[in-house]
Amino acid sequence: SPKPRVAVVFGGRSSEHAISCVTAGSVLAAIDPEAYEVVPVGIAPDGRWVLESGDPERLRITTPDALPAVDAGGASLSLAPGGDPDGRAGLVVTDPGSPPRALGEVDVVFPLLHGPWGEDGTLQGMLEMSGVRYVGAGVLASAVGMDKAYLKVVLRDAGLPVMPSVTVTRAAWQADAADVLGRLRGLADDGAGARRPVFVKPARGGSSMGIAKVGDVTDTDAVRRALEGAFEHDPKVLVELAAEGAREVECGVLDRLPDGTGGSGAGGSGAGPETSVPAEVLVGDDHDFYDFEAKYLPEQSTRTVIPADLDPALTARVRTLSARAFAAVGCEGLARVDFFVMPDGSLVVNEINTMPGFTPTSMFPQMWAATGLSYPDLVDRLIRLALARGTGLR
Ligand code: G1L
Repeated sequence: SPKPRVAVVFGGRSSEHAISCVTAGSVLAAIDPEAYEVVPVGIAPDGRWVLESGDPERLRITTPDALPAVDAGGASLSLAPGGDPDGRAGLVVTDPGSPPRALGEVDVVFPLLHGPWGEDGTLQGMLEMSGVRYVGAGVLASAVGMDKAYLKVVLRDAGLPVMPSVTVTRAAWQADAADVLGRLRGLADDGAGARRPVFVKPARGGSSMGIAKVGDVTDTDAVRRALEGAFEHDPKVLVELAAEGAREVECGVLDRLPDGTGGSGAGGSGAGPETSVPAEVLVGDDHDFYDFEAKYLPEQSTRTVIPADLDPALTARVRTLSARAFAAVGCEGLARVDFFVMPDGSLVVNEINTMPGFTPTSMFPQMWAATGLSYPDLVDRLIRLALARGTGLR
């Protein structure tokens, strides 16, 4: 039978265009050409879809001031909703000045896009409507994972521990600032006459831009500055108690193949997804938290420890809660679940990422490597999972 055709979709209308391109370079280099036929699909910064060259070299960072980007000059590309009973969609290429030509059917899409129109469920919705299979979370889980306010609602409802928080929209702040300040005081009140510090975060957006810490919410000017800074990124903002003195640990989750095999050698069999060994993020002194610079600039402000140095009981709880969070959100394929280990040893779910950093040196692939699953095997597993799943209601 012919090799499945995999469309790797990357770039996009996002501030993380370059990261997406670099990640695509790694994924393209890891896909076994004996097993799959790969079609690199770039989305230019202006939103145009183009047929990219298959050369992963072009997508590497060579100098810090020349970040890779999708070349908008390529032949334009579209996905033709096929109504294909086999769950495929047609790729149509249009070269300027020549009639459109069909590039054949795509069996599966590997979406590597960040932020709006990528990991928020919109691309997934387009793929659902086109009837084509794709790697990773579906529409709802992608959207929930992207929106910190809804994520809390879903996790809390499933009985999972989350930091107390208040959601503040720009409209609510403008309509009644005093009411918002009152709610923030209720959130931060430690019950002994003092206020606990809070973080103010844009509800959506994958990076940590627009995040600010407020030491005392009765400092109205500080609250206003923090909210207005966050509103520049998102009209919906989360104000959350700061996890003071907490350690930050993360855990990878992967669905099992239909035959029940994992292939990572990770413990546990049978029901539910597999979990990786946890990792710890050690935050440097010059950063108050794991912020944008720490995450994306190659400074030495963070260090990771894999596997995390946790006692066996805590490791087991991290892995169990990760699988429960994955199920609560209805994730598919993969997710990275981030936790706080509070000073009293309790665990709090901080975030669930349906599209985690995905270069071979990123946390998620590194955690799986430490669990016995190499990067090429991880990529292969994700494609197999996508091919194995249906295209209707799941
Ligand atoms: F397709 C997967 F596997 F679900 C997937 C998709 C996207 C995994 C990881 C990512 N990550 C990214 O696309 C990114 C964080 C590199 C966006 Cl810039």
